Amino acid sequence: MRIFPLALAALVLSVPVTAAETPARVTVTLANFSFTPADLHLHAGQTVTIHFVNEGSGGHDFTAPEFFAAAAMDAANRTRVEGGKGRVSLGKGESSDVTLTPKAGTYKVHCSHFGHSTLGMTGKVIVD
Ligand SMILES: [Cu+2]
Repeated sequence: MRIFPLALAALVLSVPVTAAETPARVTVTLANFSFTPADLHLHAGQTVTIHFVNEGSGGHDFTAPEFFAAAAMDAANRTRVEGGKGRVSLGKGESSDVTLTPKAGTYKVHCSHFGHSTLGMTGKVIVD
């Protein structure tokens, strides 16, 4: 069962940060041909920094236009998700941090490179 550790992690993440307002941080790993975690759980209204890292042997992207469009973020972060495209594109070995405040919902994720979705590069962002 993976539910319990996830619930525990959610509890830890929901504890208010006292001193500096450092946003919670989660890592999403892109690889040939997967997202880890495939289902990313976030808390609605809680600012989070998502660290995207590409450990694949070529380029990949995290495409989730509805998720990024619904989330609140500043202009610099909006640029990192390629504005209206709602996509984080990474070459081999690259990484990018996006800080945003997600809106409740379940959003589909895929890699837009040809054939990669079919090979397993799909996932979800679940915000509640
Ligand atoms: Cu890909």
